[in-house]
Amino acid sequence: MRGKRLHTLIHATFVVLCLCGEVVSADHGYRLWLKYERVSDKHRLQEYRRAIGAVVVPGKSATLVLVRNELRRALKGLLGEDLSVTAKGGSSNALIAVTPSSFVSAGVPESPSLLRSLGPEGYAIKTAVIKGKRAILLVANQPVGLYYATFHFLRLLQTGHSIAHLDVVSRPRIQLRVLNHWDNLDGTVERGYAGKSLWEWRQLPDSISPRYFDYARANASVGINGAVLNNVNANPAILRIAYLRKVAALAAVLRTYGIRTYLSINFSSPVSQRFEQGGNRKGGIGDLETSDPLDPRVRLWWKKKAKEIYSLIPDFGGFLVKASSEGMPGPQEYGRTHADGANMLAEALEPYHGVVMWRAFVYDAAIDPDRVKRSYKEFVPLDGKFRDNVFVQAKNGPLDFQPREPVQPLFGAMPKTPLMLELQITQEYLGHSTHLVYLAPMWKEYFAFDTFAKGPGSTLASVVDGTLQQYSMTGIAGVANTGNDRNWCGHLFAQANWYAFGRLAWDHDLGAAEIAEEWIRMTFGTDSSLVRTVRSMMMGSWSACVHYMTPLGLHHIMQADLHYGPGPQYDSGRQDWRSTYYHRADSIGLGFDRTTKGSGAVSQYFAPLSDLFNDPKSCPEKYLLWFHHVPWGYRLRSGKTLWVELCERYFAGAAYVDTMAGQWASLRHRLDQEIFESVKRKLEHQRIDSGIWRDTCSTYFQRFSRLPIARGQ
Ligand code: BDP
Repeated sequence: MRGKRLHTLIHATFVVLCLCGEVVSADHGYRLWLKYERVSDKHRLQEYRRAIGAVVVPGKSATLVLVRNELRRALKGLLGEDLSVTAKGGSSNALIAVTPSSFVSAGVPESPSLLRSLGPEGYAIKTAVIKGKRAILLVANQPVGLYYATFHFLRLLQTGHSIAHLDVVSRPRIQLRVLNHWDNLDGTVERGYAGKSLWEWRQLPDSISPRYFDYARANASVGINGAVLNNVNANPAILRIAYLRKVAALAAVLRTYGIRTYLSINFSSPVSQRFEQGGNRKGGIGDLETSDPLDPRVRLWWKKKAKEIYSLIPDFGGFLVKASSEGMPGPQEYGRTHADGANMLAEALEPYHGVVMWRAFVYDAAIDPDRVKRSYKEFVPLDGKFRDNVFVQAKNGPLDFQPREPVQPLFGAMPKTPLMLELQITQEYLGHSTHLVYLAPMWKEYFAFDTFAKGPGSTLASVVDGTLQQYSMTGIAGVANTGNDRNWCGHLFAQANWYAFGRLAWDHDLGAAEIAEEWIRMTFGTDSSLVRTVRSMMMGSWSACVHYMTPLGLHHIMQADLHYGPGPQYDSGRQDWRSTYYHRADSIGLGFDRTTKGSGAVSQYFAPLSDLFNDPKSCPEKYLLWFHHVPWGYRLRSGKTLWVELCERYFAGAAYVDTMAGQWASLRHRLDQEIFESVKRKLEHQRIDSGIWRDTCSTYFQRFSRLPIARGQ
């Protein structure tokens, strides 16, 4: 009964949404990159109008309804034409979207080899002649593939591309493309800077916010096909039946958009509150006194829980697990390994084809005095010990989402375990939702990083997409930057990071500038000088942030806990969190010696990287202070001393923010005023902040170098 009511409710909300799709105008960023404003270039508009005279979408599935609605809504906006969408072909200049089951009725010829190459989510977009009539064909094996094709096709119109000769074939390089929401059940979001959580737990499952549909649609438009709804610091209550019903209601919305639902679980879930020992995270929701993964009662508890979940959510994706990390419970409390813990959960999910995403973000001080070495040391010996449906999910770097890090050396070092890459879209260490920092150039640097695991060309991308080590499953996660702010991400430009994550997860070969340009055209319009200006602001913004926060391989000198402003002198008394722990400034020089004479972290990389990093002469300067303690007077490749170069980078980084503010100001009359003003205010804030970073860090390090501050040009 309840299920039926829910279905009716979701359906009703869905219908209302489809009807009022075009109402929003001054949206303050709500419509994201899916604005569908009228095409401003007259020639293009004519070309599009001529090429699209009718729209044919046969089939009845809920996702096909989405395809139809999207096309109607978009073409009305972009072309100003109210084209009716029919199920039957026949007219000329038709846009025909088909899956194999309607090939015959639509008069589309079979093409088995093409279909095979598309896989379950891929698609083709082609200019074709069907029964003597010109048509544009969107073809996919599954409705969700057609939905992706639809967004691709519409993107061409939004960005002003010609559609005269279309020949696109696209399929995702990575299978699971998942957002990790660090959302708590009380509505707060850990490291979230865009308001409260999108999930209205109190109102669920009875009331379904229209925003869930918009969220799902935005994700689908960039190919994201999974969402972990809750924080990795998981509250065990998420697995109570009352919450699972709420989760099921969300899953029912997301499913139509091709998005699977996953949950973060607390390893102590089977433990009764009565046996809670120390710390509020210990007690779970079960009736056992243990969560030892080798205890048969614990294993049974998880099996029953899995059964219960799948009875409510038949396509549930699986569990994300933070265990034995930062106070979260885990198998190590019982003397068991990460593999023991992950395998127990994997066994429970296996009958339903669910996966475990077991996080490698662990840094137990007992493992090694150097924090960046710990995850590798714990996980590499476990390679080959995980069940087939377990991913080990590792952050891009060995420390913690710093403005810049070398790649986590685990990648490439676990050939028998599918490693899932975790990126952070929310800007925990990169100025929150206050700083304009476009992250695609950073992610591209990681993807291109050559691990040398199997000789040259063993890029991180090839590890993650499974081509290097033939992983049986592949995945990528992005820690989401969404919240219930009107513009979703707090900063309008933070939307570009959500967008870029999805695009790169689909195809890591896309260029950062190319993605920026798409986003700009879809968000602000296609005027070429506007596009140029905004693109130039975005493309240098990450490097500027690295310069004013952590130049030359410095890391973790942010204020503790908040991770926002500079805190180079901060000393909380905890070894790892003392900032000098990471930068090691002294009268001789600066930087963390991780060479073979120091902590030895260089040796976790494959040769020749290990040797390259080990020598300051060959170590890329972007990682210099990550791997070396360098004298203040040491000459860099520029011929300048470390001290001068360091100061100049701080100044250059802050100066870039001034430039961005000026560039933005030049666009005043070309933009919606609301949006213009909101970004302007953020840039003013960023200017002040970058100045604070520059001055705090340069004067702090001056206490050690005792040299005059060099401002550069
Ligand atoms: C750190 C965050 C913390 C997260 C942790 C994690 O500061 O809030 O819980 O990572 O990824 O970056 O588990």
